[in-house]
Amino acid sequence: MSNTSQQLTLALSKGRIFEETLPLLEAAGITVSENPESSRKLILPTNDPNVRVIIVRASDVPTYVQYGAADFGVAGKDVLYEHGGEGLYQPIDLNIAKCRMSVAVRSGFDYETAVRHGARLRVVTKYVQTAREHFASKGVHVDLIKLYGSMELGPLVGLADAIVDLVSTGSTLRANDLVEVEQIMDISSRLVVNQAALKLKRERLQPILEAFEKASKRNS
Ligand code: PRT
Ligand code: MG
Repeated sequence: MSNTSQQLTLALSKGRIFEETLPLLEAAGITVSENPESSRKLILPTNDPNVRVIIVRASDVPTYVQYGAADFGVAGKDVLYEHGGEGLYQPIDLNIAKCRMSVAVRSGFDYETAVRHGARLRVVTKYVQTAREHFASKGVHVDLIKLYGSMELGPLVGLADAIVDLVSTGSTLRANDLVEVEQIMDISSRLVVNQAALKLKRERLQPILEAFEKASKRNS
C-alpha cells in the first residue's frame, strides 16, 4: 500500500514538531488547512493539492517514511537513533524541537561515586538503544528498564537509580527533585525522505527540500 501517485505525503507528529514545521512549510509556500490539535482528522489537506500531511505518533514517523506510506517526514534525532534509520535518507537538520538527551538522578544520589565504584545501576528510559550504547562506551554497568513515558517517576518510587530522557528547560527534572548528571547528545529534528520517493518524485520534492534547507538555517 505504498504511496505511488504524484501526490506528496508528509508525516508529522502533533505538538512541537507540527508547530515548528509550519514556518518551514510556509517558506515552501505550503499552508496546512486544519489544525491537528482541534481536528480529529489524521490526513490534513494543504493549499497545494499535491501535498498532504498525515498526523502520526512521533516515534512512528520513521516507519511511515521507511515503507513509503509517507514520502517524507520530520523526526527527532532521538527517535531516528532508536529506529535505526533503515530506508531513510536524512538530508537536512531542521534545527527545530531542540533539546538534549541526558542522564538524571535523584538529588542526593552520588552518581559519580557509584560509577567510580563500578556499581550496577538501574536505569529507566524510553531510549534503550541510545542508553545502552552510552553506558557501554563509558564502561558503566547498567540494567535498563524500558518505559513508555513519565521516566522522571522511576527514581522517585524506587524503580531505578537513574533516568535517560530528553531535557529542554530542565523544569520537569527540577519539579521532581532530579538533577542532570551527564549530557549524552544534543537533539534536534531532521527531515527524513523515503529513498525511492527521492528518485521517483524528485521534481516535486526538490523545491520543498530546498525551501526547508534555506529556512532551517535561520534556526541554527
Ligand atoms: O508525547 P508522545 O508520547 O505522543 O510522543 P513524544 O513524546 O515522542 O512526542 P513529542 O511531540 O512530545 O516530542 C517529539 C520530539 O520533540 C521528540 O522526539 C524530541 O526530538 C523533541 N523534543 C524537544 C522533546 C522535548 N524537546 C522535550 N522537552 N520531546 C520531549 N520533551 C519532554 C521530555 O521527555 C521531558 O518529559 O519534555 C520534558 C522535559 O522538558 P523540560 O522543558 O521540562 O526540560
Ligand atoms: Mg511527549
